[in-house]
Amino acid sequence: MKESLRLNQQNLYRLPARVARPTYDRSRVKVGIVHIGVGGFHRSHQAFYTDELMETTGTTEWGICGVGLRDADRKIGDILKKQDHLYSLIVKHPGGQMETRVIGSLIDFMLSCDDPAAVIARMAHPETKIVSLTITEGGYNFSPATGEFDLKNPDVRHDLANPMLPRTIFGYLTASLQQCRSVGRPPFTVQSCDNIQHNGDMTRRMLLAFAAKQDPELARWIEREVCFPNAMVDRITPVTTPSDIEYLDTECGVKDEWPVTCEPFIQWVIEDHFCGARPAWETVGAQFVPDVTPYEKMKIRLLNAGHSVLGLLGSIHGHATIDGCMADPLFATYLRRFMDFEATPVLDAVEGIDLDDYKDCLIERFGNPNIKDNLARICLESSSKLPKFLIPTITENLTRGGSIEYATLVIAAWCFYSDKGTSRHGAPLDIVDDLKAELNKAAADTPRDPLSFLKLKPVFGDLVRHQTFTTTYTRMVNALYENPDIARQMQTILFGQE
Ligand code: CS2
Repeated sequence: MKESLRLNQQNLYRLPARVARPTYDRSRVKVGIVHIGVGGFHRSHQAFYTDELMETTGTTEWGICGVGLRDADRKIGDILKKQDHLYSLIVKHPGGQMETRVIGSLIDFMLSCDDPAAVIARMAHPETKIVSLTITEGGYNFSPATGEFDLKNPDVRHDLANPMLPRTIFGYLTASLQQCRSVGRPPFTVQSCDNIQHNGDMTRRMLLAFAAKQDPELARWIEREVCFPNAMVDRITPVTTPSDIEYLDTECGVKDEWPVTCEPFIQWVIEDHFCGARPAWETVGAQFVPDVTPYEKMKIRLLNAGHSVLGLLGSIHGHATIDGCMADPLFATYLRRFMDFEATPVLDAVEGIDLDDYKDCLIERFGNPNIKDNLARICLESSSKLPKFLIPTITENLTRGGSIEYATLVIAAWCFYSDKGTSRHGAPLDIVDDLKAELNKAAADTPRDPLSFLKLKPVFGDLVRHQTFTTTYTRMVNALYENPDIARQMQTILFGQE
């Protein structure tokens, strides 16, 4: 095989034929979207749809300028710059086939801490029609304890005091919308792509709370003028590994320092509620609907919650990946029963979707043996995921007198996981969570007070006051501390005996 080529614009048309690449003229593409949070998911999903759109329709209005808000984003910024913002997307099929395609829709990248004013100006630029976000579930600065925007966050306080040197997304949005308003320019649409129910409404509510503190008149203008479409986003995108980089180099002849891998499945359901022009993403498979509520609820309560069920139980058991869990009949059965008995009864009907088919499809996707989706990724930031993915299913079942056993064991497992930081065999687990210290401290008190973990109000709200829940939880957490063999408890729930 010939020497492999560095990925950049100059080498694009010299890459081996098996690698698909953009055929549109990237030099004509203008920035129409500024995207905050250029992680793997953005690159496998929105940037992929947008690349496909440019490829099939020839539009040049919707290039993406990525923005990193954290210094930790410097690495991706540097790599993208070297590669003229090109990167490879490797789609891994369950049968083993791999399709590689270079994505060209990202055309610029800015690191906000290097030049905040430039980022604000880019967002407020007349060509920017959309500012989209993947800032993670925790990035919205919402406090489950109060149900409100957390004004005590030190970065938020910094931004309120320094409007032109912001650190948070709220500071950037406010400063750039203020710029639009001051020159009489219409605002851009703010489009969330995170796994939160009503992600657009949530963004709007949080931004208005921030803006009202800074400039009440601007807040009223935002309330009147800015659109925040809700959306459901979906594509499983595991963390890139050195072997993915190696595969591209040795099998495809491409040297790419940070490719992205993903499953073949992709879905994007969006409310058609934009302030100005928007890309015709429907021509490349996205769905525009008047109300996204049932879709997002279905996805978050089945897929994301299903991931957390496997992630926490599987970590304690000693599994490493989602497909590893699915190859274990106990875990696969447990997951399906959780979906059927606890998640489904509190879902609404979704027009045009048969929930049984949807769940069958999820089981297949989770089982894809080529997507080695690490449980560490799934358990990352559980403190901001579980309140959105799993706890609402428990509280709604408590209200209707439904089953809570499957989900409650996950909370008990999370307590054990946060306290011990190991699997049942004592193998260390890589726990990454903004609340790691608080979770660990609360969980460590369990032997003295079985409910101590649940007293973490920012995570559990008032759940600790619900007696039906605390009785079930106490039984499970005590049993787990006595014998960390999580499989035994799963069997007891499934089959009613040990
Ligand atoms: C996962 C999601 O982070 C998680 O816990 O459930 O990243 C999931 O893979 C995506 O939402 C799939 O669309």
